[in-house]
Amino acid sequence: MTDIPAIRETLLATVAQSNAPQEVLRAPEFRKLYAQIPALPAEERGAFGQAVNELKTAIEAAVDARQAELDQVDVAPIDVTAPFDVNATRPNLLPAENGSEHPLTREMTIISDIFTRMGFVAEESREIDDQFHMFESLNFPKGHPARDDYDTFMTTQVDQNGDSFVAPAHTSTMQHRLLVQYRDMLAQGEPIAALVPDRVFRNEDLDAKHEHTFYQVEGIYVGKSINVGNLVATLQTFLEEYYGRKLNVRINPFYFPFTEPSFEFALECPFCENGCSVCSGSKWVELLGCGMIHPNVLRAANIDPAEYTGFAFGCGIDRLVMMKYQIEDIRNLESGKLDFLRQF
Ligand code: FA5
Repeated sequence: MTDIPAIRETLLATVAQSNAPQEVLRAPEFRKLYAQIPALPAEERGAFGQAVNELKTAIEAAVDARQAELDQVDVAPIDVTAPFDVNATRPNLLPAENGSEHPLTREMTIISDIFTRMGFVAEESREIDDQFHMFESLNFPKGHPARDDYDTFMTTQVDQNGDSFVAPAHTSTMQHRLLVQYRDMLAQGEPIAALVPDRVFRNEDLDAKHEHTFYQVEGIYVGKSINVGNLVATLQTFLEEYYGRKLNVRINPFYFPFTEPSFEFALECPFCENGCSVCSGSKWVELLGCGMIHPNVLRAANIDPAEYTGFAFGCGIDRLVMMKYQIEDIRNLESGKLDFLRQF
């Protein structure tokens, strides 16, 4: 005959020490006891079955009591997002040599510093914007074909006009906000000089110099009698300061709805003499778009284009960095390849 009191003692002791007491209810002892019942002589079955049920009830009560005890234990909260164990007395920080600033972040600081020394204030952009700032405020009316040049990612959610929100395809989406924000400077006789370095997105065919997610730096300068000469001198000064040498720059006429006239600046390709995949055989790498701010863009911000003129530019930061460090493929920058990043 099985010794039920002995089993009871063993199971109660196990429950008392267990951190998962429910598991004791699935102990093999119960299975074995229930398996014995059909094999017993008929006159013993009732009493034995009752003893097993009483055992089960006692263990269940002990399990509930132990679980209640465990639930009361005061466990310090754990912040799973923290880079170290918050319960440890001294945080176990990762060794500093395991990480470093990303080259794009570092170069953005250098670029902002140069423009700050030239009198520009730096502002942040946003990663979701509306179609007014992406298009209408920049003189792209609804249905304008040039909207297709800025094919980007859109939300299924729409605003009060029924338009999707957009992941900005260029930092120019900030032009209208900057003009409105700093418009009062003009009345005080000061120019508007503002800069936006930030991330932008495009639905692009990827290659050595095209990414879907990249960085641009936008600049605007508005004041009295500002002309193309000021634009070219500002960009030439910036580029020569950034690269620390005289440069061969090509300036071509171009078209943007929000500037008139518009231009493109290209740098001589540092990778080849006769054309390569980076410059698509042209020996020049396009770095930035720019121009004199269109009167409609000034008007949309309540600035009188008869009184004030200004220039704007939007420069690809990844391209600037590629040219500086002779990086042959833009996709390396966002690849997360440590072998590549450790070179910087
Ligand atoms: C623009 O984005 C205009 N907003 C620039 C501008 C601003 C013009 C203000 C006038 C006034 P564009 O599409 O050409 O223009 O892009 C500007 C620069 O961003 C390019 O010269 C290039 O350096 C960079 N760029 C464009 N597309 C990509 C891409 N897919 N990957 C990496 N860099 C890119």
